[in-house]
Amino acid sequence: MSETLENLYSEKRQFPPPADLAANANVKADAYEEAASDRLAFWAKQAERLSWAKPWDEVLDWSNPPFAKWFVGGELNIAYNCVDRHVEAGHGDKVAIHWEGEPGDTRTVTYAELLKLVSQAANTLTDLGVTAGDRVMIYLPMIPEAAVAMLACARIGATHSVVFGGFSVEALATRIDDADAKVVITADGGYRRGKPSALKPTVDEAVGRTDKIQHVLVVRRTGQEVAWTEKDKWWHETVEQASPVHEAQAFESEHPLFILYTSGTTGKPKGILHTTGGYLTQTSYTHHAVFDLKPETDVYWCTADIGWVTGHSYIVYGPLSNGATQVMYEGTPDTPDRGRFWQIVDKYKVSILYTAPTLIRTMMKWGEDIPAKYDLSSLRVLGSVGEPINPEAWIWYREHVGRERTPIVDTWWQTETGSIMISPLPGVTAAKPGSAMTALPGIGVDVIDDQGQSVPNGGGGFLVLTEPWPSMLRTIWGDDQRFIDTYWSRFEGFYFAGDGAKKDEDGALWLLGRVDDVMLVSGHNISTTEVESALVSHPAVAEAAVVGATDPTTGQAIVAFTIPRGNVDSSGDAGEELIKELRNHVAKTLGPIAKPRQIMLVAELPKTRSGKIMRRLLRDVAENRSLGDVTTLQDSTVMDLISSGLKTAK
Ligand code: 6R9
Repeated sequence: MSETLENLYSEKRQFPPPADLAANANVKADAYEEAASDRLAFWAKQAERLSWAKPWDEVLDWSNPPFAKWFVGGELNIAYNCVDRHVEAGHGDKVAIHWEGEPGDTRTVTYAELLKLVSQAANTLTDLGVTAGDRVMIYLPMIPEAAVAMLACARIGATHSVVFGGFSVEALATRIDDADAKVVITADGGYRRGKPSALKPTVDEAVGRTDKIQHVLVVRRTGQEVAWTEKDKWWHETVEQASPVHEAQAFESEHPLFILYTSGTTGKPKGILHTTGGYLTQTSYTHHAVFDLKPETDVYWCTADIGWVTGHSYIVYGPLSNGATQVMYEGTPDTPDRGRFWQIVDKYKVSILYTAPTLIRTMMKWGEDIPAKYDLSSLRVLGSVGEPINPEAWIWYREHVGRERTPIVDTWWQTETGSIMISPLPGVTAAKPGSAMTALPGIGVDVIDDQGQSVPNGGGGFLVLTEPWPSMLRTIWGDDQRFIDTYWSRFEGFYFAGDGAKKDEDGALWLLGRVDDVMLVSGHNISTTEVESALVSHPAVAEAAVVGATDPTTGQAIVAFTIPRGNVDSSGDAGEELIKELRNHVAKTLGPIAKPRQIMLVAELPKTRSGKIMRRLLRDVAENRSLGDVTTLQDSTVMDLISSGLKTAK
C-alpha cells in the first residue's frame, strides 16, 4: 500500500445510546478524560477491580521496549479472581455457566461447582506432574470442561495453549512441539451439525508424532468408542475423584498465562504469549465497560469458540472475573434448525449477545422471518467482533435482533492485543453503522501514512497502537526477534496491527481489513471491505468477499464472490441480470473505479474456524491457481463447491 487508502464509502446514519442505558451505564464519558489526564493511574485503578495477593510497585515498566511489564512486583492468582472470590463473597449459588449441548442436553454450573471442578482439575494436573511454568495443550469441544481446564492451568501457574477442536493432526502436532507441552486435555468428541465428531483420534496421532506428551486427560462427552494408550486417563476417573480442596497460590504479574497460536498467512504459526496481571486487568475492565455488564441481572452470551482469543477473553477470563452469568453453547447455529440461536436467547433471557459478522450475514441470508418468531426482548446490548461489520449487516442486526432498541458495539482487537481496543461504549457513544468508532479509555490508537505521519480526518492508512497496553502480547513464544520484526519494525515506536483504517470527517475509525488484502486498481488503493459493504448494501446480497486479481491493464482488478439472500432467484438469466445490476450498484455507490471486473454468485465462502473470510484462497481461484494452505479452513468442501459452481460474467 503506498500513500493512503482511498476513502470511498460514507455513512451518515448514527444511533445515540438509549437514555436509560446511558443514565445507568457502568462507564460514562468522563472515563476518557480521566484516562487522558493520567493513563497509568487510570489502569492502576482498573487493576484494583481485581484481588491482588501482593500489590505492585510499578504500574508499567517500559524501559526495554517493546518488552512491557505491567504491575511489576504484584502477585495474584487468576483462578482465585475468576472463581473463589465470588464464592467467598456469598455468590456460590449463582449460575456461572448455563451450558447448552447441541443435542439439547443442558448443565448448570454455579460458581461453587466451578470452584470444586477447577480445584479438582488443579489437583489432578499436579498429580500428573504439572508444575508452574509447564505447558498444557487443550483440545476440547465447547463444554464446561474447556473453561475448567483453562482455569485449572491458571490456578497452578501452568501455561495453557488451546487449539480449536477440529484442527488437523498436523496443526496440533506442530503446536505441541512448538510449545513443548507435557499434557493434552481432550475429549472423545463433541457434537457438531447433529452428530458426534471425534477428537481423540487426532490427538492420538499428534501425540504419536512427538515424544513430548506424557499424559492425555480425556473427557467423556459423546460416548463414542476410543482407542486407549498408556498415556490416557479418563477425566471422570481422575478429576472427578480428586480432592475438591485446593489452595490457590499467587503468581507474579508477568507469569505466563497462555500461548495462543495465530496461523498467519506464511511461515510457521506464531505463539502469542499473554501474561497474568495486565491481561486480566484489561479483559475484566473492557468486559465491564464495553458490555455494561451488571452481574446481578444480566445473562451474557458470547457465541465464540474457546479456541479463539474471543473465547479466552470474553467467555473465560473477562466474564468470570466479573462474576457474570453466561450461556455457553456447544454446537452450530443451524442444528436442529436455523432458529437455534434465537431459541437460546429466548430460553435463557440473554441480555448481552456477542457474536461475529459472519454469523449476522448468515442470518441475513436465512431471512428475518426466523428471528421474528422468537421473543428477543431480553436483549439490551449487542456486540460484534472478528471482521469489519458491513453497515447493512449492522442495521440488520439492530433491526431484526435488537428490535431497534439496543446499542451495537463493534469491537476491534486481535489475539495479540488480548482485549478490546477500539469500540463504542454502549452508554456513551452515538455509534455509526460499520465503524468501531474510537479507542477505549486508556488506549492509544492512530492511523498513519507510509511515512509514519498521522493522517488527517478524512484520510486512510495503517492502523497503529501508540502506547503499550496492559493486555498486550509479551512476545512470540520462543522468538523475540520475530515479535520485534512482525509488530515493531515497520514504524518506529508504534505497534503495527496489519489492518488498514480510515478516519472519517468526525475522526471516527473505520477498519478496512488486512493491509495484505488492499487492492491496487489503476493506481488507487481500494479496500476489500468497502467494496464488500457496497455489495451487501444491495437488498439481494447477504454476503460478499472481494479480492484483487492480477489484471494486464489495471494492475489488479476487483473480483467479487457474492452470496445472494435466501429469497433471491439467481439461476440462469436472473443470475446474469443480478450480476449486471450489482456491478452497476457498486459503481454508483463508490464510484466507477470500484466497479468489479467480475462477480461470481456462490453458495458459500471459505472461512476460518473463527469465521474470517479466507480471501487468499479466493485470490487463488480468481487467478486460476491451485489452492494454497487450506488447513485452517472450517469446511474443506467449500472450495470444491465454489470452483464447481462458478457463475461468471465479464
Ligand atoms: C478478536 C480477533 C484479528 C483481526 C484484526 C482485524 C480483524 C477483528 C474486528 C476486525 C474490523 C472489527 N478484526 N475485529 N476488523 N472490525 N471489529 O478477531 O482476533 O482472530 O487475532 O483477528 O481480525 O483484521 O487484525 P484475531
